[in-house]
Amino acid sequence: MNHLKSLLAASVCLTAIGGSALADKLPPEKDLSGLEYELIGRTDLYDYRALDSYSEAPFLADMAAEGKLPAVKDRLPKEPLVFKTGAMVDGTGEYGGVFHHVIGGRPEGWNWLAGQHQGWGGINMAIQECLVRQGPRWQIKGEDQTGPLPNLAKSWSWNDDNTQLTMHLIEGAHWSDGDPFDTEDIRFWWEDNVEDENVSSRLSKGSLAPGAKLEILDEYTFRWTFSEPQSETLVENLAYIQGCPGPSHALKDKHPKYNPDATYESYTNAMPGEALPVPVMGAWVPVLHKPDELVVMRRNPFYWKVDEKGQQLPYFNEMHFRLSTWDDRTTQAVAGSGDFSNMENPANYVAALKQSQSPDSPVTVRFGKRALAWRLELNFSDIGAEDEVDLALRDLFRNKDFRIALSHALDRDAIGQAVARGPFAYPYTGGFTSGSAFFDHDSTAYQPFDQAKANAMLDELGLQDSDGNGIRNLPNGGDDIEIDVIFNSGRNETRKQLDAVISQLGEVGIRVIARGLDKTNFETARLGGAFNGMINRRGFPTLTREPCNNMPISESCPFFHQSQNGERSLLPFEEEIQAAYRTFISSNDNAEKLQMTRDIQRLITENAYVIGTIQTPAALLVNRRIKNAHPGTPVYMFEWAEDGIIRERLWTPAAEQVKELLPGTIAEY
Ligand code: BQZ
Repeated sequence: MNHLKSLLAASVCLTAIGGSALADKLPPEKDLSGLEYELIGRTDLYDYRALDSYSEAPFLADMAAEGKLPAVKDRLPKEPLVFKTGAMVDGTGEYGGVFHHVIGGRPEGWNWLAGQHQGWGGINMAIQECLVRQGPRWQIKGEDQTGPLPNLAKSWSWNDDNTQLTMHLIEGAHWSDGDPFDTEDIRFWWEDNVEDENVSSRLSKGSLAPGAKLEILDEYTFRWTFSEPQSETLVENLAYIQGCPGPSHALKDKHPKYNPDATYESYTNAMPGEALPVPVMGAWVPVLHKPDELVVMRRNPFYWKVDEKGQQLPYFNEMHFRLSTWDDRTTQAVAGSGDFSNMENPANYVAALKQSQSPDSPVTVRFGKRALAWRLELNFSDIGAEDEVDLALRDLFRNKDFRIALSHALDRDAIGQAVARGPFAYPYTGGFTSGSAFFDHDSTAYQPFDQAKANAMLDELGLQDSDGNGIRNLPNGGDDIEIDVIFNSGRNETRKQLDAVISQLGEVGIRVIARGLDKTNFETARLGGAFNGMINRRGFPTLTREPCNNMPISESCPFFHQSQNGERSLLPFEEEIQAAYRTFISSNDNAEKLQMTRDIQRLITENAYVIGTIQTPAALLVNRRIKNAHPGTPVYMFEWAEDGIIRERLWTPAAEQVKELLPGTIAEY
């Protein structure tokens, strides 16, 4: 109870601090996590080696004995990935049972090479394994933070001048249907998806590094050659969601390059929602999909990771994804019918905390650092501008003083309290969230709430209310300044913020009109860059996690300033951001890299590149019967908790295991 008391007690003093505008720096921040734990070395988590003997889930052993499966030692790679017991908070586990996820997304399809998602909430990550891994880096001590962790690529090396990167895959691994995993899967991923502009792959052409060329050296080795020196940071782009190869043996004959009857649309939909199973490298294989209801996965008999006892992972035989809402994910976790939730909706925080405090509560609730952030994005391009007024607005949006004025007009304390009463919200300025390893207070400019200053700046810009209707007009007696702002109508906490923004900007004579879109239409408008204004939840944990959301790193990035017909004039500070990002990616000097992160933070916040509203912590909810869930796992640092918590190591004692829906079965291809 004392944790909750101290939290709610803190709410009083925070509001006081919020009131007194500090020059141009963020006010002191109240850290809600309060957890202490040891960070470890990068090789304390896992390594790759052959063990004397291996074992497997009992029903797989039976199937192998009946000749329905090769022996476990022949299903595993030459040197499996071995998780070290020392890094497991509850040690090696017991096989069996079900892990229950509840998610708010819906599988678009299973062809992730063509950019399809499988519903988020950990379903993508359960099937997609990527060249390297970022999630578990939260546990690695600072001096060992030299770059991403190995995964399908078990090692890599650079040539002397960092223009060539050679990667080595695990040898002798298989897709879940038994097909060998090798460099043909890498070639197909790169040449026929990433480099094919007709395929909307997650790693867009040219975004890894300008002029990157791939060469296959042998069955398990490949090499990139770059026209300019690069650095270890580039490798972070080869983690989830961008660097995840797909089953070339199942997709090649569906690709227009190899199949004249195929189109790029039919290729994208080559693995439709219900057509299961599909070959995966992940720990579980989707075998059943009841639309809008449930996805059931069964363990992958060819999974290429083991514990130090030689037990093939995962421990859970089955993983369920109930297709519901994100809020229901938290509700079910608190009730104990779901095993996991990234509690991200601040509106749920107080209630969930209260419930989890009762002695027989089935769930633990752990707040992390602030990683969730919302911001207003104004479109710098003319894409989707419908008329002269829109073009005039876009012109205004490219004006720094206009953006700064709007930022000063926002009372972020009030916005925070509108979303959740208590100490959770903190002003957001754009750039790195305060929970990011790259956040630097002194490099973060802040436009505190100051209506008088906002009005003075808008007056200075000549935006007078020339027709006396309370709304400022575009220069020279132009139209009223009315900004239509799109938002994802499925996100209630975003709507609440927009309501607060509408009334606050209204007070300085700027009319904002809310335009709610459903998830799909919102994403289409966002990715297409066809909007005037947009309010959205979008974190910025590291420079290499979906950098396209935040920086002008290629022609189609950021989404709020895309080039039009190859034309785009970046503003001077945008060019500085682009240059700093390129230096960060290509430099091997940690001090220089750190300076680049600070320069980018300063450039984004000083220019109000996006107009931040608030940032909040999220809390990780895990059912008490789940073992090996490290209490320090953040909801979002280098990757979402579904990756950071390392689900293939989670287990439940036999006595507490939940009955499987499809016991004793595996995917049949
Ligand atoms: C976590 C995450 C795991 C995507 C998604 C979802 C998409 C966005 C974002 C989060 C969901 C959950 O986030 O909210 O807690 O489980 O899945 O992938 O918001 O709509 O497009 O970027 O990651």
